[in-house]
Amino acid sequence: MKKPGKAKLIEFYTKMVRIRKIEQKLMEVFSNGEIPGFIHVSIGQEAAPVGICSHLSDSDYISTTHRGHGHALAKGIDLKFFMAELFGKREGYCLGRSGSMHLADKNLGIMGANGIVGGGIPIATGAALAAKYKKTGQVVVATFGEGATSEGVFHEALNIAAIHKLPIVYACENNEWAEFSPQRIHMSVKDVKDRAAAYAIPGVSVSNDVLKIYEEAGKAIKMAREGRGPTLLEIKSERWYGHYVGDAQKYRGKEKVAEAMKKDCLLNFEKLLLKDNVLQRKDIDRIEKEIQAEINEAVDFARGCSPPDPSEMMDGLYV
Ligand SMILES: Cc1ncc(C[n+]2csc(CCOP(=O)(O)OP(=O)(O)O)c2C)c(N)n1
Repeated sequence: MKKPGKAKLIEFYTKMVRIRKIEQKLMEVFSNGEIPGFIHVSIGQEAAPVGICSHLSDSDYISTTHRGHGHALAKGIDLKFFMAELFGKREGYCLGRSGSMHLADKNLGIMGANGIVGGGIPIATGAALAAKYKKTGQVVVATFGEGATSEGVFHEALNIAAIHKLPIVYACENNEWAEFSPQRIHMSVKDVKDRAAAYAIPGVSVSNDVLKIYEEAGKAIKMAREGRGPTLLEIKSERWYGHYVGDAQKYRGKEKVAEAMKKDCLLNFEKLLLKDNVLQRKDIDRIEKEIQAEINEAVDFARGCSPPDPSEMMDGLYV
């Protein structure tokens, strides 16, 4: 795999900063009561969506989860209409009906976030079966947490994908927590990648490092695209905040949270880029400023959008 050059490295960094700053803003506006429902942020996990989606074109597919803002953003979703959707406004991607947990955009191959744990996995597998059947050359990436790998559909999907050598990558962000339960009490294996052995497909585990993720995701996506079948890719990531915004995660202990925050995929990457003279501090300041301005504009746009009209509530539903 070709090593990413300077422009790519800056692109990865900018995308990671953007995801983090957007989610920080989401935490703020959600806490103000401006966003209805629930939101789950992926702060600490930004390396995975960037490393993975950098290999995908608009026509490739992804499925994501309740913690899926980063994937949608890395796949190229427009921030203004993303924000309008989360604010529950008509101008949003799904007319304000999906919010954060079911956000989708068929034009960008974003098959949807999913509030059902493991729910995106069979949908992605079906898309991979269709891509193979129609010989479109598309690749699918299903993203999910380690909790989802104990769901029945995960195992059924991997079996089908392995048998038919489907063009799919199963990308698990293992943040070691499923809601309020640590991995050790809900899983019999330590490494999710070991679950691949049951389906005789490659199982790869990688640290929360954007360059390593980019490399391993690249190999898995290439393999899928060449018709050589699926891979189970595990990313050992870190959840900084509670399961949802508002969860004080008292069950976890302050020291453990501080430990997770220390392993910051963004700060580590930033240090590397500064050390290698890819970026200077002034570049970082500029990138942050530009992103902040873009976010403020998107939030203003969402605030100014219109609320859904109750008379349209039943439109577009299959009843
Ligand atoms: C089928 C199903 N079971 C239970 C839940 C409740 N629930 C929501 S998120 C979650 C934990 C998911 O953990 P994981 O898959 O590791 O993802 P993470 O939240 O860590 O990103 C659970 C149990 C649900 N939404 N759907």
